[in-house]
Amino acid sequence: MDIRRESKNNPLIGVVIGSDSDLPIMAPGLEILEKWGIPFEVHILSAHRTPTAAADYAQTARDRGLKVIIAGAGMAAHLPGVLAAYTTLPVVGVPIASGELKGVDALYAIVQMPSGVPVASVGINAGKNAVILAIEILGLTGSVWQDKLEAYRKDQAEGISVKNARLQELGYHKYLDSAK
Ligand code: RP5
Repeated sequence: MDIRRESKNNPLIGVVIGSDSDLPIMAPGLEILEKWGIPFEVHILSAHRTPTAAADYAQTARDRGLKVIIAGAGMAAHLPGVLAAYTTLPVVGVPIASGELKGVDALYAIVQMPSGVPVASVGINAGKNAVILAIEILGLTGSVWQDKLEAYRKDQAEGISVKNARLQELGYHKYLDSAK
């Protein structure tokens, strides 16, 4: 597959997963990108099963206009690090809880990069945070993204205020009962 020909919408954010089994974890973040109209692409590329394609993806990413790469992988999660080795674009890793070690293996594999080749890591299964961080990076170059992030934060804060008002009104027993 020639990734250059596969890119249809001039994506700014490239999302890469090591396996299709990682896709459900990344979906909430992808939904934000869709909702906010941020052009993105998603590929399954494995550091171990398709190493040449993964390297090619990262090597051509900047020329294809990508600004940030998000890479989700589980177990011996070398994908974010391998992509980072082949590009100077920022890479955000998402450790995925897919194996017996429940993502701790992937977290360590992603954050413990050698000096000189960094990968930013979000928490285990935190695909949504990876997307928000990627948009914050995009926000460095375009205020439209910052406006969306500020609106998102405001909505989030309002949601908490509504919950707190309800908690004060009901007390914690009734609040818990009402959530059942
Ligand atoms: C990793 O191995 C993938 O990122 C995935 O999280 C995990 C399991 O992959 P599958 O065996 O489900 O394809 O490389």
